Amino acid sequence: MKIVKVQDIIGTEREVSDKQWTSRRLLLKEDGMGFSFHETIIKAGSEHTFWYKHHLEAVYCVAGNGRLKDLATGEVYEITDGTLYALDNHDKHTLYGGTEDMRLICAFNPPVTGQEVHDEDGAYLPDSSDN
Ligand code: 9YT
Repeated sequence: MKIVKVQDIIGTEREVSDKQWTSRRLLLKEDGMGFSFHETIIKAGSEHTFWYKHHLEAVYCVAGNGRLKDLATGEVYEITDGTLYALDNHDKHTLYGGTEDMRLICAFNPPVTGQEVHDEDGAYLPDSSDN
């Protein structure tokens, strides 16, 4: 059994951030669960385009607010505490921070290794060790 406390991740290499977002990786591929598990904070008023071409992702909002735009359809969804979105089709999307920082709990399949970098499309490249 493993117990992970987010406060023990803050300031370590499992916390990744820029000025507009912070992501804390509570579980990564090396933890052997078959998925990775993250807490992501999206700053109020910020904007992010992501396209996880090689991963499926489920995201559950537990605090704050924002909006999500499906870039294939142009549809925009309100995201608040209690809303989950599932990128079940590798959907390219833009996340807009709302009036308060948005706190999101995210799971990735396959798991993120922690070494990925966003490519020019906003995607993470697949884990080459799986090939
Ligand atoms: C909201 C969202 O897509 N979070 C993903 C996790 C983050 N990009 C990370 O940990 O790299």
